Order: sequence, then C-alpha cells, then structure tokens
Amino acid sequence: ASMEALSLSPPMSPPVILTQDELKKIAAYKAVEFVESGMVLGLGTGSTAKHAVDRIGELLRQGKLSNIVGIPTSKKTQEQAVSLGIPLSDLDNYPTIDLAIDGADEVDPHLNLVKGRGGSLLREKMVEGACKKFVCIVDESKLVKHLGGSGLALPVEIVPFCWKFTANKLQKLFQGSDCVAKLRNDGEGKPFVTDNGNYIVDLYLKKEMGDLQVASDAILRIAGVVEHGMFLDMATTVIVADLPFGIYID
Ligand code: ABF
Repeated sequence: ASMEALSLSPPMSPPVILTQDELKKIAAYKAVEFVESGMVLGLGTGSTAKHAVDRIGELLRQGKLSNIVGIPTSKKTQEQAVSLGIPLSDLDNYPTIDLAIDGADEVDPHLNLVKGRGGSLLREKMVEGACKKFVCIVDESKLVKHLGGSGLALPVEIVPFCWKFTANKLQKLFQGSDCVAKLRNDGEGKPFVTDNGNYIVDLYLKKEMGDLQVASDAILRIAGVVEHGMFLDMATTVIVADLPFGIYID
C-alpha cells in the first residue's frame, strides 16, 4: 500500500490543536476529492461520514458537482441527504456503485474493518459490497493491531425471534476468546432496533479471535444471525486523519 503524507499546517506555523471532530472532517473532505460528477455514490453513516455527505451536498449546491446519485446506508443518512437536496436511489436500481465513503470503528493493518457500533452495519455491508471503490475515513483512534482487540465490541445483527438463543450461540462460538455477548439497548431500557427491524448483539472479546475469515463464516452459519460488523477485504482505501502527521492514505 502506498502512503501519502500531507501536512495539516505549513512548516514553521504554530502547532494547530484540532478536535477529534475536526480530524474526522479533514478525512471526510479528503475522501470527497475522489468524487466526480456523474457518479453513483454510497453514502455512509456516523459522525465521520456525516461530514462527507455534508460536503457532497455543498459541492452540488455550488455547482461543482452534478449528476450525482446517492445510495444511503441508513435512514439517518437518507434524511440528511434529502435535507441537502442530494438525489437518492437504491441498490435495486443501481446494483453497481462507483464509490462509497464511510467511517469505521476499527481498522487493522490489512484494512479489515469493524463497523456497526452505530447500528447500520447491514445496509452498509450491502452498499459497500456493491462498490467499485470503498474509501473508509477515520481518525487515528480507530487504528488497531487486531480487530476486536480494542476492548470494544464486535456487533452482530440478529433477528429478534428468540434473541437469547442466538446470543448464547454467539457467546459459545467465541468462548475461547472469553466472549461476553450483550444485547444492545436503546438507552431507555428497550432493545436497540436497527433500520431493518432487527436487534444487535455486541460481542466483547478478551482475546483475539484468530483467523477472521473463519470467524466470519462461523458467525454467518448461525441461524438467527443476519450479518456481522467485520468488513474483511472490502475497503480499497483508508484515509486516516492524525496529529501531528496530517492525513495519510493507505
Ligand atoms: C458507521 O459509523 C459505522 O459502521 C461505524 O459504526 C460508525 C463510525 O462512526 P463515527 O464515524 O461516528 O465514529 O460508519
């Protein structure tokens, strides 16, 4: 992978203190430089991707982009895009997408990702799986050596029917990693419900899960599982905003 370093500030200027949100915005704006008029675009979800969608809306308004069709990865992004006047469609009408831009929760050195802590993993995986190019945008806090190793969870979308049964199967599958499976709640004591009417089980792993492809296949073999948040070999480019090094592209 090639590495391109860009400076955030000219040499000799005083150090710039940027917030995490400003870093996310820098990565997002850099990704939007890949967008060309006439493209079908996968529009990501989350606080980083939100900046990219805002920027696409701005460029359309300014007439610097035209003929864009957006394919949103969540209801939330759909609402944002509608409010910005971005023309939208779906995978039924556009089974091939030119470029998707989206965030992630973890990125490993092979550009494998964990996504879904925002809850939109299924639509994200469908849209990003249909892309010729998937640019992932993160700040450096998302970089990990091993997926699932950051102490945060691997999200799995499951059907609500007998969710405890499915959650137990998942926990057992990863017992070698001291896994604890927890149903995600909505913050008000009820289960969190995805855009597709499903639940999410978060798998907290204390040890590495070994071969990721084997783990992925095993999760998907459990009846009741809809999809999981590992995006293996899907990102074609990752843009990382980091201080004090600036942006780099892998
Ligand atoms: C989406 O947003 C998700 O797949 C991921 O969970 C999340 C990242 O959010 P943020 O950019 O707010 O950290 O891309």
